[in-house]
Parts: sequence; C-alpha cells; structure tokens
Amino acid sequence: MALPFLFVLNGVWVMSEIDALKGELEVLQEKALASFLKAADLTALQTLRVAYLGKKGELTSVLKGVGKLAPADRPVIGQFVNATKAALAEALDAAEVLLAVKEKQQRIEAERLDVTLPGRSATRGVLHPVQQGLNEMTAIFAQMGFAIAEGPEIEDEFHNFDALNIPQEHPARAMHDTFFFESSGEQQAKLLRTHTSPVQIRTMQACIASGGKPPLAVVAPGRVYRCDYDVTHSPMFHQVEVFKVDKDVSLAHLKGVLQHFLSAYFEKEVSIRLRPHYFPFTEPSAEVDIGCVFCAGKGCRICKGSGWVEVLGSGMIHPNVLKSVGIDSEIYSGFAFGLGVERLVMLKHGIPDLRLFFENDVRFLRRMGANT
Ligand code: 2NL
Repeated sequence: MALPFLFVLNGVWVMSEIDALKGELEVLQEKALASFLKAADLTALQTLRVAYLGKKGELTSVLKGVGKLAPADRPVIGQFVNATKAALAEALDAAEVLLAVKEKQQRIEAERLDVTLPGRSATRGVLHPVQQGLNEMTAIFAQMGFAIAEGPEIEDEFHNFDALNIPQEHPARAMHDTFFFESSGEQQAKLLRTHTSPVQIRTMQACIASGGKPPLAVVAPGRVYRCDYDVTHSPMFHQVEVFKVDKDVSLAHLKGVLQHFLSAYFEKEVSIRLRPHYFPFTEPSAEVDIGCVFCAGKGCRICKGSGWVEVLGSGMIHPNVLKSVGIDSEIYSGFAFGLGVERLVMLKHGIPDLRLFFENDVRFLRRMGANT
C-alpha cells in the first residue's frame, strides 16, 4: 500500500479523499480475495461474485464515493477501481477453475464403480420339454430328407376323417373323441384336428393340384385335440406324423426309417418290433414297440414285465387314402406313421406323469431344459 498523502488542516493531520477511497478499495480487495479462497463450492463463489462485482455489489457502492472527488481526481481513482475490479475478476475465475476441478474429483469419487465385481447374470429361458422333443424329432426326419409341413388346427371333416378312409358312421370316428364347433348346418362341420394326418392330406392335395407328382416325403409336427381327460390323457397333446409316397415304397422302407429314427431319438441302438394292428387309413397296419429303454428287455414296471414298450402306430397308406387325394394307387404306394410326442419324451427322460408337461412348474421345466 502506497503511503497516503497527508496534510495538515487547521492543525489536524488529514488524509485526502482520494487516498481514503484507495484505502477502502485495498481493504475491500483483501477481504474479497480471502473470502474467495474460503468459498465451499461454485454456488457460494457465484454468490460472492455478485456480492462484490454485481450491480448492487460492494465495488459499486465504493464507486459512489467517486462523485465526491474533485473532477481532476476522478480518472485516477477510476483507474484504481478498474484495477481492483480486474484483480477480483481474475481471482474469481481462478477460484472457479479450482472449485470446478475439486467438484469434479468429488463427483468421480462418489460415482466410483468397482468394475471387478461379478456382474448380475441374466437368467436364460429354456424350451418346454415337449417343444424340445418336437424339435429333436422333426430334425431327425428333416436330416433324412423329409420336408416339414404344418397346417390348420381347426379342420373340416373331409381332411380329418373322410379323406383318411374314416366314413361317417365308422366307429373309428366316434373313437376319436372329437371336439366339434357349433355349426349353422349348411357348411361342413368344423372341428379341432384329432391328429396331424389332415396336414399330410393337404400336402398331397397341394402337390397334385399344382401339377406335381410323387415322390413325396413329409413330416408334420403339431398340436392335436381329443375330448379325453384323465391321468394319462390330455385334451391337447402333440403328434409327429410322417409319410412317404413313391413308386415301390414297401414295409421294409417303413421299418428302416423307424429303426433309424428311434435309435437316433433315444441316442442308442434300440430294438424294434412291428405288431399287426388295425387303422382305417393304413393296410396293413402295425403298432411299433421298442425294447424297453429302462430294463433293457428284462421286464419292469414301465414295460409291465413284457420287455417291450409301444411307441407308435404305422402302416402302408390305404389305397382309398391315395385315391381321395388323386394319387394313382396302382402306380404309387406309401408308408405312414404317427406318434405321440409327450409319450416319447416321457420314455426318453423317465418322466413319470403326463401332467408334469401341463402344470408348467418352472423347477421341472428348468431341469428338463438344463442339458440342451
Ligand atoms: C397312432 C397312429 C398313425 C398314420 C398315423 C397316416 C397318414 C396318412 C395316411 C395314412 Cl396321410 N396314415 N398316418 C398312419 C398310421 C398310424 O398314427 O396311434 N398315432 C399316435
């Protein structure tokens, strides 16, 4: 601080007005700089900026004293005020930079993440065991060259029954426990398909209608419905049906395809046997057994002591069925078979109760999905 110019007036030492103002400004500046250093955060600093440099700030009120000065002194003090203003602004800017850095560091510290902590694992869903079974079975046939076909679940009597050599009054029709839709009379009755055979019928029809001809080899997986509900039956279940039509298709082809399919599905060499049976849509017809996968033929609860378990129905496509879709049964022959998906999945995995598939207890579903 420069020494103030003092002079004697009426015997008293008096400080000039200009020096008094300079002194005030110096005190102000020191007080301001000290307060800037103490500001806790940017908001507090902004408040100080307004308090010192704002329109109603302390510097402005000091400036009001300039009016009392002699006009010649005003530019001198004006320069001094500007220098103070600049010093304060510079100090504020510097303090602002410091505080910004400090606040950023505090924020980084507060938001610190431990990237080495183990992540929260997302739980993955599994396919329903029936869907897995369907996929596995369909894939085996697809690999053998069968084309995959799907069709409507709501069918008419022609595709579900008539075309399959099951006439109106035939007991086989009653045996199918069909769900019928209410109908107005004129139109063909609509029903929920009782097997996936209508898909096969539609596929053969579509082939002939588009000017094609056999060979045809198709696998049809899907839902089917029967009005039958007890411990071993569900009103909705799944079937896979397979057929092949060509010249000279024989029972030997059927047996070969069955042998390959069943061994591939059960992932071991299973023995099979064909027992004569009756289906309206095949002639001859046979039920197919495999050597019991649980006791290897020794006899157990699953095979009821016989060593054999029934797995599907099969046969050579009845000539009437070929006729109904416009295929000449004098030139072509075919085999067909149909299987219940739930039954095969139960046998493969030792699942004791059909109802487990439909209760959808996630513990069961997860356990079944774990190895695929
Ligand atoms: C069973 C029996 C069978 C068929 C399905 C079939 C299809 C056409 C023509 C002739 Cl287009 N047959 N399918 C043949 C024999 C048996 O299923 O008990 N399935 C669970």
